[in-house]
Amino acid sequence: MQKYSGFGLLKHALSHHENWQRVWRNPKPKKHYDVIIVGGGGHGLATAYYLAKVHKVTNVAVIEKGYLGGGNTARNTTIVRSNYLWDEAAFLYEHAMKLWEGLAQDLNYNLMFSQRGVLNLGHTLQDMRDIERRVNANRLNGIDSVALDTAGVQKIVPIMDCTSRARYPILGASWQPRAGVARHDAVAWGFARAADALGVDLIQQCEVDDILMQNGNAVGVNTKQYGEIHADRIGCVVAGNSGVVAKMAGFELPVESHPLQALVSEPIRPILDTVVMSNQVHGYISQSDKGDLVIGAGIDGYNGYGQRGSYPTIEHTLQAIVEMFPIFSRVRMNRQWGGIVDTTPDACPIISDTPIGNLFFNCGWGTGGFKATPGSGHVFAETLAKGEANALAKPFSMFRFHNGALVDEHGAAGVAH
Ligand code: FAD
Ligand code: PYC
Repeated sequence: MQKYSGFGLLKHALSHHENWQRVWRNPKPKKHYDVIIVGGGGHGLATAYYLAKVHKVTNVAVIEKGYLGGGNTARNTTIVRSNYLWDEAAFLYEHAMKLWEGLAQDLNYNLMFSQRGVLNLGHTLQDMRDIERRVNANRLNGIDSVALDTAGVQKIVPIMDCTSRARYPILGASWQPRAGVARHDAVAWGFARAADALGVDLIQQCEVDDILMQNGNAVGVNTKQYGEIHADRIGCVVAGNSGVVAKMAGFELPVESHPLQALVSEPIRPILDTVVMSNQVHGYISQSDKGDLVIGAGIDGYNGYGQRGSYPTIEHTLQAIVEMFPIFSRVRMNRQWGGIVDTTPDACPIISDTPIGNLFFNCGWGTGGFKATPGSGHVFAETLAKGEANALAKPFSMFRFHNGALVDEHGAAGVAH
């Protein structure tokens, strides 16, 4: 884990600030681009970067209604792992994991990527059967994954209550040592700075309010601030707003938008050096380099676009955390917020062409897209450059909901849906 203190911390903060200023040039949009990406979150920015870097397509604009990375990218609990059950998902997330492992060097930006391992706890016999099945599937796919019993979990997290007195006793866990956390907004800034340096226009404070169509093809977007901007291809990467943007083009996506909440405690001394997730009791926790306990919840059950959640969900999450970690019962909470996530019926993303020519969507990452950011951008860039789905993206076509070829990852999502 990288640590900063004193002058090092100041230098680190300033370097982030300078980098931020560098991408804040906010160019006026051109009349025409090869590719427009709607949405300047991590996935949209990663897509722009790989389009320019790998495919040499640099006449690209990222159009963001707010500020870069201000959506779910900067609101998540930063857990990165690739221990998914089915081959299709495992290949996609492991592709992302491999990119993470070289990303700070690639972008020349400190992403504070820390491979401190992730535990997905099991509290029932059925949890443990599911864990063993997933761990075996992971290992067959070359993904590091281990099934632990209670003693194995206690060894990794001595401060957790692993006794049989607990209301939901911990029977074991899956353990992915290469998994971990990263600094979320740095990921957006790193991709933004690198894309900007390759000539991509990053246009902020600019909301797309319509998709321009000609003969069944998308030919551009209308924006509130600059009017019409034309493009050969349009990639929409707008997470919780995907349904709204699809409606502009006249079709419906099988996505629902839900609030998902998180919170951080006051900073405390280093005490937890791994990530713990429990789907059964609905909570996950890690400790940031600053010392905050970073805690997340399951989704709120109702639909909404409000970027805030309800009190009962967060109360339920804190009960779960205190249940597992009685030692944290007196820690004060500092900040709480919500994002707006786009869930699909099979808890897997949509990376796809659409019923409209030249219009593509990358969405449906729901509660779990941060970990996919580089992989998602990498495969979507190829999809946009070639006009057809990259091999890893193919199973995630939106048309799977017509032909029934779903890739159900509810079990591995690790977060209550
Ligand atoms: P976003 O970052 O939301 O970017 C979409 C952008 O599109 C936004 O900036 C938005 O302003 C813009 N936009 C929308 N509509 C328009 C428009 N009409 N015109 C222009 N711009 C528009 N995932 C994990 O893997 N691990 C985790 O630990 C994790 N924890 C989470 C915790 C919380 C509380 C939340 C909310 C999410 C969590 N996720 C996690 C999920 C993850 O954050 C998302 O899947 C991921 O960040 C999505 O990235 P994105 O770039 O697609 O979306
Ligand atoms: O997908 O690992 C995940 C996750 C953790 C917290 C929210 N999503």
